Amino acid sequence: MTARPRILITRAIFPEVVQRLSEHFDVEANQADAIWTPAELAARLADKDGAFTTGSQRIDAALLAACPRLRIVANMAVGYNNFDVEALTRAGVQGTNTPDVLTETTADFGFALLMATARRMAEAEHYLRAGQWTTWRYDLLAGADIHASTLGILGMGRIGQGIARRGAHGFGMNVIYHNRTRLNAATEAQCRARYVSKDELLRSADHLVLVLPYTAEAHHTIGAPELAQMKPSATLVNIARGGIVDDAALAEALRQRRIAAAGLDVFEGEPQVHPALLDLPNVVLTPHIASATVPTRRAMADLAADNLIAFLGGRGALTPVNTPDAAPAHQRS
Ligand code: 8YV
Repeated sequence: MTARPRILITRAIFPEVVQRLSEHFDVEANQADAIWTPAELAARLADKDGAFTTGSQRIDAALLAACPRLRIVANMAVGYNNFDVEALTRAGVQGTNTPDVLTETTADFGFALLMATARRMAEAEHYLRAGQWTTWRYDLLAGADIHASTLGILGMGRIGQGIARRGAHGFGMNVIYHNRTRLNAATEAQCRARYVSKDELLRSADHLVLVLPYTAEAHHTIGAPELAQMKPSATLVNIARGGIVDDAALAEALRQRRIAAAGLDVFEGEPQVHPALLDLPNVVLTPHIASATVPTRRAMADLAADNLIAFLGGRGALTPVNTPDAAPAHQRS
């Protein structure tokens, strides 16, 4: 009888998913949800064939060199900027992510954050709870309109398209977008979205939503010069990744009312949040929860598990992010 593959689950996940994986593999699970250092992660992965990761564990050349048996890392996230993809490929390790299953949920949240930001909902709730609501005022917590305004989207992948459809079809918004590659005409028509340059997007958007993947080139895509191009009445929403926005520059622009407001679900160095953002009234802050509904988190966990089961069962990954080199694992260095 051949030995069962061994896998490591790096964070606490649904017990039902741990159970399902245990039917296929010898599982070491971190159900206590300890946060391991890179050295602890490497020590636990050293004798494993597969890893279930959640997007916050860095998988790089140094780690892979310490894990000669490793053949697959399955991320429970659509973003995989925690992977050094080239290092995975060179080491002959398959990486996978969880696209599609979170698209609509994440687009819902992006739209909710846009509305909360433009209509000042967090500030309004705080005002009421603090007992400050004593009378009517003509401009009390007056915000920006969403219907019939111009929605700008930077990064027009699956989630960006979901936000565009919600804006165009649900709220009659004029949708413009910028992306590395322009969408085909049929997809643009479905989203009722018009392709523009990045400069035009910054200048014209009443609400700008960031949904691009985080790569080295995307670092500080929105910094002081870009914020200076935006309308003073504009709102900015980031549901992509921390690091795409220069948070210090954003805090300064919000403080000076260079732009009106921001809604942020992701932060540079999260779970730390730039202290200047915490002090501002015109920013809505949420703790990276855009995909967090119970059914969607379960679908993401199931898809990561399905990738491990299919790949280690010899059937190939379902949602691969790389094509690993066929180098034997012992050649890793
Ligand atoms: C995840 C996300 O919750 O899928 C992504 O890329 O940002 C979120 O849905 C997060 O990465 C942890 O899994």
